[in-house]
Amino acid sequence: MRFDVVTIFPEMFSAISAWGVTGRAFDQGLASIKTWNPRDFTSDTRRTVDDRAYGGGPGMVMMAKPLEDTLDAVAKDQGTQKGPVILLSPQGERFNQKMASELLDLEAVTLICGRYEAIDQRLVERRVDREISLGDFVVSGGEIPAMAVMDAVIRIIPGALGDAESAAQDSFMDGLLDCYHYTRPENYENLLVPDVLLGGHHAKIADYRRKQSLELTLKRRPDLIDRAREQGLLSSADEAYLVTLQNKTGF
Ligand code: 9D3
Repeated sequence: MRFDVVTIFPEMFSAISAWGVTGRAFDQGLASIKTWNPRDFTSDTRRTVDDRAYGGGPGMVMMAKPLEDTLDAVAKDQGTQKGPVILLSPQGERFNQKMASELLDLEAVTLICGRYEAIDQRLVERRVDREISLGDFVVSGGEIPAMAVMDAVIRIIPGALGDAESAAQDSFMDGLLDCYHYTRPENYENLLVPDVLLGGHHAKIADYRRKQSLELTLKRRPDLIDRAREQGLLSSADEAYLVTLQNKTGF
């Protein structure tokens, strides 16, 4: 799949193209990225992409015209490989794993990264299909959110993860928080690895981990328990364990 990223800071995207799972996916041709700098689509000597807000107020607004000219160039370069234009924005719909898997089905995605206070709303109305937010916190621009979205999509492209990593992915997909993990040594500063994990009894280990996941999820993210239940992801053994937790701890 193809990502076209509109950004005044294209160099930031080496963070995703040069390293780890995403870097390998680009090297293998499973995904490609092209950055487009709106400054390259200006005609004044200062390469201006922002201006003061009508109505006043602090902060600058990204001008519609350089962005629209950039998007025209992207569309031309994409040819028949078309896809939605997505703006990373604090006002967007909250990103989640389901959205990542929906984006996976697309041939091409254009991501616009805002800087300054905002983007001229007329550009949004004319050219943006969808707005995505990472959550209720403020970062300095859309680049890091865009990279988070790309990473979430790229790592679920078939073949992007190695076998060991894929298996790990599956256990998150059952809608609960992951269980705790331990590696050598068995005794670290007098803290021991739970006995059951050392025994090699695979069914007991699976049962222990499942119970831990349920307990942690109930404690930290009860909303995920409700959702897993609605999606039919909880067995009667899971439900029984949740009842014992409720009685034990008064959740
Ligand atoms: C005072 C109004 N601010 C909006 C909350 C202004 C503002 C702050 C930061 C406007 C843009 C930004 C830059 N942030 C993003 O572009 C962004 C973002 C974010 O800040 N949080 C979570 N998700 C995202 S997606 C894009």
